[in-house]
Amino acid sequence: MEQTFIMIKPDGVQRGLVGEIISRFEKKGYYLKGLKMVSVERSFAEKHYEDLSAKPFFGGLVEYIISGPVVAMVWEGKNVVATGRTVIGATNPLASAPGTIRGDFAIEIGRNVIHGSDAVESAKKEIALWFPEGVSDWQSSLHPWVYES
Ligand code: IDP
Ligand code: MG
Repeated sequence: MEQTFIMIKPDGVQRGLVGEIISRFEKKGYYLKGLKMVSVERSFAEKHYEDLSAKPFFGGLVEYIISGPVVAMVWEGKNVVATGRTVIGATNPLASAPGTIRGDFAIEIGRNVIHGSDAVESAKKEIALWFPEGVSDWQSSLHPWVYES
């Protein structure tokens, strides 16, 4: 099954949104396969966002991500990469629909609370970067109550 990398950014941690965010993914039916709180080095944040290194906001983005601990997670389930992005909402919180995480909890693009991988390939890359030790391979006994098969 598909896996995605989700990170609660430093503002989400500081604002006490960790439980709420985990709860939304859990209640949807996705399985939590990896979880840790980390304060990343500047070079690690730059690596995570390397595709955006030419953007004018890159410096500010890196400062934001290293400004405090983040909660790094791997979630698993059917279509979790794309659906996870839907749960998170649009990049600019003023354009994120109500009911999404950013739509409900954020105002500014540079304080948008959460990261989610944008494609299956980038999810694989990000999971390998953030969880080189690997993730848990437990199976939920509720599976037949969430999936038809
Ligand atoms: P995403 O997080 O929705 O995938 P990306 O375009 O990959 O959005 O940008 C990564 C992060 O960079 C965003 O979540 C946001 O925190 C920040 N960012 C994106 N665009 C801007 C901008 O125009 N100004 C400031 N920060 C931005
Ligand atoms: Mg992105």
